[in-house]
Amino acid sequence: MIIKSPFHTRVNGLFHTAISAVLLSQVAQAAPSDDFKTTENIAFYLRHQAFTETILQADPALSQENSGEMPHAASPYTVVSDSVYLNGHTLVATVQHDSTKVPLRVEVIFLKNGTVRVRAQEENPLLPRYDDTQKYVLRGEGNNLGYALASDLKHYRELVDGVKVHTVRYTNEHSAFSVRITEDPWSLTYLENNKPIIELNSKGRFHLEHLRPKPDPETIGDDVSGEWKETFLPFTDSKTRGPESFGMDINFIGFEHVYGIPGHATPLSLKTTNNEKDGYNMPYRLWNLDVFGYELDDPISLYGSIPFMVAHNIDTTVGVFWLNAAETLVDITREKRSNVDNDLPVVNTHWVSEAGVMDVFLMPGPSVADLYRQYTSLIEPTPLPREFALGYHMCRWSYLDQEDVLTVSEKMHEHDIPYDAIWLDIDYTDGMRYFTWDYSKFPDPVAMQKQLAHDGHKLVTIIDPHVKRDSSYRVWKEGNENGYFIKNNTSTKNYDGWCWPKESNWVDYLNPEASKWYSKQYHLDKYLDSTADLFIWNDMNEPSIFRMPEGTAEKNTKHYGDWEHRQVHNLYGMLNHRATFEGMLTRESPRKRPFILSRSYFAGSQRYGAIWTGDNIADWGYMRAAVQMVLSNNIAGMHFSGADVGGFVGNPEPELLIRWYQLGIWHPFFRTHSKKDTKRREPWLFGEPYLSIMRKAICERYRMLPYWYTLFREASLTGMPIVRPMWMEFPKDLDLFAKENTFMVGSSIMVAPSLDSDLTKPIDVTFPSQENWYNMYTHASYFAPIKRRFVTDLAQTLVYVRGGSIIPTRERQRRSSAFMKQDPFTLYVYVSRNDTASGKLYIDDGESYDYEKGAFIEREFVYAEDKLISRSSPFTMESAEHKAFLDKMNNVCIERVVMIGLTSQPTVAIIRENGAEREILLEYGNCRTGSKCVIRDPTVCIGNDWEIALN
Ligand code: NBV
Repeated sequence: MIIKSPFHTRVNGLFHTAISAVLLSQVAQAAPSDDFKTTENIAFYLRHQAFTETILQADPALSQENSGEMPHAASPYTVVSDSVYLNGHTLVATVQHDSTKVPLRVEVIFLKNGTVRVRAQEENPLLPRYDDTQKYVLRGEGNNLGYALASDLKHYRELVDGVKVHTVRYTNEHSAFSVRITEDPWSLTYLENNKPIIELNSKGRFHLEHLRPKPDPETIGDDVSGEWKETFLPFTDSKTRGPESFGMDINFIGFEHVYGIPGHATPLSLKTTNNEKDGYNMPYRLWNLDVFGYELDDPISLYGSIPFMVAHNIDTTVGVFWLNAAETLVDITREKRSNVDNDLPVVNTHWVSEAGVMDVFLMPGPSVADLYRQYTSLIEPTPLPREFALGYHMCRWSYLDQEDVLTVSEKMHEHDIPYDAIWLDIDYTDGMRYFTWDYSKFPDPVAMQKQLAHDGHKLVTIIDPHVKRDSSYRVWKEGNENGYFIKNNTSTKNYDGWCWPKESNWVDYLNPEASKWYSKQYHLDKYLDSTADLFIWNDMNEPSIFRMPEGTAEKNTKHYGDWEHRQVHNLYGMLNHRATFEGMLTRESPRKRPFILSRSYFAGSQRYGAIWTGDNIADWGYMRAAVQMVLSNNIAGMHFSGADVGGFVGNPEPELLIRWYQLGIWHPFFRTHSKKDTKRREPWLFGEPYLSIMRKAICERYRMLPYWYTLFREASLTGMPIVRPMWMEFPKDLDLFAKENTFMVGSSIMVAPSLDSDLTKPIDVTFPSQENWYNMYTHASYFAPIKRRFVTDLAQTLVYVRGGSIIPTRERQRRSSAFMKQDPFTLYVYVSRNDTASGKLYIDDGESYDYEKGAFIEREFVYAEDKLISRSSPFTMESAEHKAFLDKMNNVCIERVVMIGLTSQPTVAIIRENGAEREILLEYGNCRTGSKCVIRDPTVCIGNDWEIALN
């Protein structure tokens, strides 16, 4: 069900903006799928399809060979003889289309870690193509990119079956890499240790539309192919640059499963797009849009997009990053190629982008960890967030006024429910003039923030990117006077559109001055009555524009540098998020870590904060989709993500809300949110037993904060996803490759959420590998590999810890994370089959950047041979800042160690710390299998090396 957006009410074929309360309450109107394009409305995609058809027809013999395999098209693109040469770490070739003869420069750039970057564009384009996406996305700038280039490349020329082939080989400490390029037709095969993994243009679908002079209007005529002009509903997209799209097949050899390319509400293992029966009959689309109440199991575009795809089989995990921010469509088909031994599975993908430069990175893995090192060496990992941001966020559209905010906060205390931040949606502003307050509702915002801060809470306010066109509004006036807004298609005036404040303009973040100016609006002297305890939420930044095609900016509007919106659209949300980040970063000295939630995103957004999955519905299906979507974002490097817990649209029954809380606490970003016309959802409104169950879930999030923060630390160093599909942790277990109803939080915790309205319906849990697993709450153990079936009552959840893990927790219930900073820790040691375990804990002040100078404690815990030790991690920096932090944490100790699954029966723990030794007698609690023993008050301190020996 797509729900008609309140602002997309179509009357007589024209969009009509109506934001009345009445319309806002209409959530289930007729499906507006006709407000959004399907492939029939996307001319460049149709032209690529026609290109493939033509070349397939041109050589029917080729297309019919090997029935069962995807037909090879006879690519008309060949390498110009003698054009290939190796220039340092780059192989350069001229490729041309047999009939157009337009020369294309293809560059293959070899990175030290095995990643291969392939770029293609005209050698002498009529106009420059947009090539700055890399500037915003990749780590480093210009020639100073974050990656190291390969050295000692060897270039061989051979004749294989009459076809000229170029092979470039190089090795690093792990593998031998080679790239094979055939001249006629042009194709590229990427091999790791002589095994082909990824092929480009092996199916002959590569095609690049060269820029060309505009034919006279007579010849353009109706332009059925949409090269110069295309219409959708009442909108005409006239294209001054003409066609400039390109597409290519990227084929994963030996793989059946591909993942990633978020954001779509689709299953984790991506479906085929040529087959409606088990898949879709249209491609996955990447074109950031505001799709209110989006449909499930549908490859249409949503709010954000990350063109990163991962392929996985039992031997290897590889990735492809298609660096392009224009509209992009990805088709997926599967085939079996006849192979000597058996049928070789292949996933064929076909990527088509409307504009820009073809720029694609092939990453060899082979392990998941290797792949994420390679990927994040390009886009950077998620930085350590502000610690409070991992707590519970309470949001609704809207808390009505200052009194409402403070009352809700008080009630949370009264009902003993911790929370970290309370949020204000658009109605707190003076008529949607962002950076202002409606003082009739919020008479003293500073006092309100102070009260919240005193109670350990933060305030998060929404700042949308539309700027109300109002000459008495400072922000608009300055933006207008300085020419900081996006321009119309002739660049003669501001691009005018409508959003919440009616007539609006949009800041052009491509203009560095505009972006800097916008950042400054977040400073305390500009955002009046904001304090350092206020954080930001950027909504509507696809950008969402009422009455425009698909509710976003027209493609031919103009940005700084005379670039069209077409070329940069998918960057817009990220650039808005980035400018907010810069502003928040510089509002205080010394700098503190900002927290900003954004709705729209692209590769690189992970650097600026969190994202959420947009306007979902209070429905069980949407809760299930949240699992898929958050995993898919994590696969693509956008770790800090979550869904509106409870569903944005509609009123969840208490069972659904509870199940969603129980799921949401295991997502990196945890926020409840609901739409304007929904019933209030504060936990106490549901009475018992619901209130207690909701409290229990939220408290569980807080208990686990040390584990979460440590996971974010790990992600900031390694790029590893925080929540992971099962296959990532158990890469050789075929049964897990499509599994999405259970997932891992880090490498130790497996969550099997209850996702069904029928509470009596059993849940099947697969315990993988050869490990033993423990129920986190009952400590019951399961010896894997094993499958078990459970029925849970509403208060129960299925959360398991992998044997061999040590999990740090903080068990004292507080109002918020702010009051937990000096709390002691508990360590849970879940022993493995061979009586060992290990784990980590990372702590710092949770807000500054002093950790960069060593102001943190990072411990490694190891249990083996009846001894638990704590030692400092190799990342520990012996600096003055480190010492100062150690002093600050001097009194923070371990108050309890809980050993689970011990096979021995120790009676005493001998504790050695700072050269002293003492003994503690042990207690036992019986579990169904294995035994649990609790070492109370070992009072070993968190910053020290210590040892606890069990006897
Ligand atoms: O600002 C109002 C809402 C917000 O609550 C929601 O989270 C966003 O996704 N916003 C969309 C605009 C209106 C949606 C109908």
